[in-house]
Amino acid sequence: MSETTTAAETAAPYRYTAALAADIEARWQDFWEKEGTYEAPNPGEGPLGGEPAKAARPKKFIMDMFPYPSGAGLHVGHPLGYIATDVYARYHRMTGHNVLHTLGFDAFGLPAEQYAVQTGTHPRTSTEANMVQMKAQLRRLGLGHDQRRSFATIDPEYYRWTQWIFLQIFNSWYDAEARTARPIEELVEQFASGARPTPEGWGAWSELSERGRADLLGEYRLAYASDAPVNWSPGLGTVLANEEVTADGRSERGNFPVFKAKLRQWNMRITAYADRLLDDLDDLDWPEAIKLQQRNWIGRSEGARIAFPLQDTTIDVFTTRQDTLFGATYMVLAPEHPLVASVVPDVWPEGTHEVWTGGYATPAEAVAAYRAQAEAKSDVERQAEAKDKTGVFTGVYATNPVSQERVPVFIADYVLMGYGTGAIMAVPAHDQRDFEFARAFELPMRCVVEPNDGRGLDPSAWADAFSSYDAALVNSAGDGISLDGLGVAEAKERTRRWLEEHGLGEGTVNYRLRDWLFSRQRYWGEPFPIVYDEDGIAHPLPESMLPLQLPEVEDYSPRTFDPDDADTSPETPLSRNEEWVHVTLDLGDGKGPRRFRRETNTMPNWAGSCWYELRYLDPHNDDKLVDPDVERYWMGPREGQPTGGVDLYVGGAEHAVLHLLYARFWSKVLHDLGHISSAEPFHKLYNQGMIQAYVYRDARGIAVPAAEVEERDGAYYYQGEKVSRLLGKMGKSLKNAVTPDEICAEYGADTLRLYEMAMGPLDVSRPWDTRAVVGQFRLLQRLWRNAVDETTGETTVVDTEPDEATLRAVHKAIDSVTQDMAGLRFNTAIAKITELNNHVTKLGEVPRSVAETMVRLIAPLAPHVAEELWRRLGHEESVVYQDFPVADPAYLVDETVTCVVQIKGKVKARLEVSPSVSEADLEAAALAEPVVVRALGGAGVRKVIVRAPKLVNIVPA
Ligand code: ANZ
Repeated sequence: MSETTTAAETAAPYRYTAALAADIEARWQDFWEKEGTYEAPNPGEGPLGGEPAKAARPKKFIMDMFPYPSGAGLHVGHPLGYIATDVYARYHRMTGHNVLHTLGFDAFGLPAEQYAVQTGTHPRTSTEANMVQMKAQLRRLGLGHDQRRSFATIDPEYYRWTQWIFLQIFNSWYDAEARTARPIEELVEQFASGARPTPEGWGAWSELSERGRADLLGEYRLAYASDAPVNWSPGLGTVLANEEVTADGRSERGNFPVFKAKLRQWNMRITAYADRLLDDLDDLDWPEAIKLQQRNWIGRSEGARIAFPLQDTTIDVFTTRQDTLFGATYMVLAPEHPLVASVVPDVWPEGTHEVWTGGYATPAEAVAAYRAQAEAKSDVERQAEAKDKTGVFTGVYATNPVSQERVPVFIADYVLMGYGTGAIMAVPAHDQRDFEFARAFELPMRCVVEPNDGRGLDPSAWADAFSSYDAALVNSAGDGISLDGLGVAEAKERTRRWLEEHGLGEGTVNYRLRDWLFSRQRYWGEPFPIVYDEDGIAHPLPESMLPLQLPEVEDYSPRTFDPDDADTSPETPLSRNEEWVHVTLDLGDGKGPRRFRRETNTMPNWAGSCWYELRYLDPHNDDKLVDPDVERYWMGPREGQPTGGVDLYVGGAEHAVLHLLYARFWSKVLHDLGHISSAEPFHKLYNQGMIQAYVYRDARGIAVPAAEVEERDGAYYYQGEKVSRLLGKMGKSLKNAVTPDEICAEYGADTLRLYEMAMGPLDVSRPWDTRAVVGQFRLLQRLWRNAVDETTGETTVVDTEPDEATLRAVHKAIDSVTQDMAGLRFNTAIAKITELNNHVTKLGEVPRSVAETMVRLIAPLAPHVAEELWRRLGHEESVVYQDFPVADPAYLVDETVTCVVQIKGKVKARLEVSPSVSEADLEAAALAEPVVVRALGGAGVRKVIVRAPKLVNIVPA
């Protein structure tokens, strides 16, 4: 604090200075905590129940994406969303709502584990210390959180329920016909009674061994272990979900290479919910961009499966363009396709084109060499558009089922095993990748969709494939079917029916979405509540054994390997604690105590954030995840929110698919199983922008401390050297982080809150400018001075009625601020309050009613100073639950102007109208005026000239 401030303080001890702000803020924060001001009651009994008057209010559940307790602490960018939800929550408390607003911590995860590996500190110790620090920083901002509802995902009382949910998912299957999850016992009953036959190849249920039954059920469970190829990152030492792998095939975290490896891992059958995850997006109030990302990620394609006969089997393909079947002149299998091995002949067929063989002596050699080459590439590399098409002939021909032509079968890496059926019919005339491949391998092309761009019907003369949906079919007539002349959509439909009638295929839907890989080879995550018996059969732990606590280990690190060595496999930290891993347990299944081995993977750090909104509702419930009545009250479906959910969820757009898709999936399973009434977790989603900061770099490109840079004549200098300036992220590594603590110390939390909210529209990124913060500080100083004597601290308001102009200004401000608050437009709300404050400042004496209105208007934004002023204005109660001011419509009508109504240029009447009256309204009003009606005497009107708002001239017929 500077000395001048201190001098000023002595002269005017009640001036709104940083010291006074600090005093006010600390006092009110203590008061709120002591009084439990932000505690929101649940309806009914229970630890959080009660306060019937409050619980009878309409509810609002306002939530932030909870933070990871990082050791770096907060910079001013972090709380942007927290302040915004806090303002919104406070506004709703003042409009008669019971508001649930709290904040927990997403505390499992990699950084704590890596820190533990480096320092030997237990991840819990460092995480808890970080939480203490962050809580103090957040408290300083005056956020109105219900502290009783806060928790961390690492609390055993919390992860007990994460494990419990895992068991619910494990113990259920998806009934596609009924579009719902059901308990697995129902499926067991259906198999046992014969009501549902076991799938082909499994044999009767009664004849299956215990192992066989377990394996069969594993095909249905919503959480299941499988040996499917997974993303293995040797450099990280763990496997990853598809969502955690970047577009160029590396780990999102750490940027290590990712390989496909066959490892037995847990998966979540999210694909069962693909359609519902798509459909229910329509009911959500989310940014369109996020919905689109989810739709693309789920990637629904409608098309057909078609069987191409090959020897005594068939090659099944997935196509979205079955209409082009007559144009399928060759086929491609993914190199890994299981059929390849069994069909490859010993020798090349007579007359095989040389380019097809790749120069190999036998098909087997060619296939083996090509497979090895493809394996070393990521899916993304394989699909790169610009890439030269490579592949090799398998030596066999299949039959095009509609044209009966022989079509050669290739393997090529542009076809992926993990999509569709891993095999395609190639239509080179109409698919660009097939076109390029056909060019390279001199394969025939047939045009079956007539180009409408004048290029003609001979593909060999084309520069690229013709792919339009808006054209008609040609060259597509065969045995009992002709598509010629049909449009693409009709031809697709006709072909689908033909295929189904002939048993050669069927209409189908394919998804890009894959099941969610759910195992991680990590220490700092939730242990799986699963044990394996001596036959390797997985058993769920009974609920009574939850939580299954994380055991102590000596070494927290997963084993990592040479990042490029694909021939490695993971080793889990939990497997090192032998005593924990090998246990004798009585699972209560009537078999008595037995030896088991525990699952040693842990859950991914997404698990804890998949359902935390539910636990906020009922955080201390030991019997249930959440009491059903409590859940229905806060999150149940209601008008305009058919799927229920949190009323407002604010966070960064980077979680578009990962967290938000996973959380939606868990909600749907819990909903289907009857545990919750809401089918969606978050009804309204809002993405806040980022606070950016200038990054200053020296001549070598190294960031220099932003706080020490000086500006001279539009250039920037650090220690005398010229530096460049660019807008970037805020953070320690770029040496431009500003902490909320600094700003609070210099101006107070209310100023910081106002500044962050005033910087621009909430959803837009904006540059931080410490020098501009003082502007909001001055607003508070003026607001304060309008109500308080700076020498005595007494209030200076007068008990007179405001004048007309002031009343208009006040009510207009109330009206706009109300709309801005409801619409999350806090920047414009602050602008309106500032404008009103300027008006009030000019009055000299401030009427009490005006001061009280202003205090309540600003209370959601600057709660501390509002409380203090409210108290000084003589109120005993906190301002938090005072009514938000309501605009009187009488003062919202603009002053009127006089409009002259003429007939043929002669003044007949004068109307008092609003300055913003529309021409149509003005014309109607003029023609309805009795004097005018009389003057016209029933004669029609030829023309009306309107110059709103001042003149209407009527020319009679
Ligand atoms: C014939 C065809 C003709 C195709 C045509 C397209 C255009 P989306 O829309 O993304 O679902 N395909 C199918 N499985 C594949 C795989 N495993 N690897 C690579 N490509 C695969 O894409 C579906 C289309 O992608 C399918 O339709 C198939 O090519 C190809 F004029 O079949 B199409």
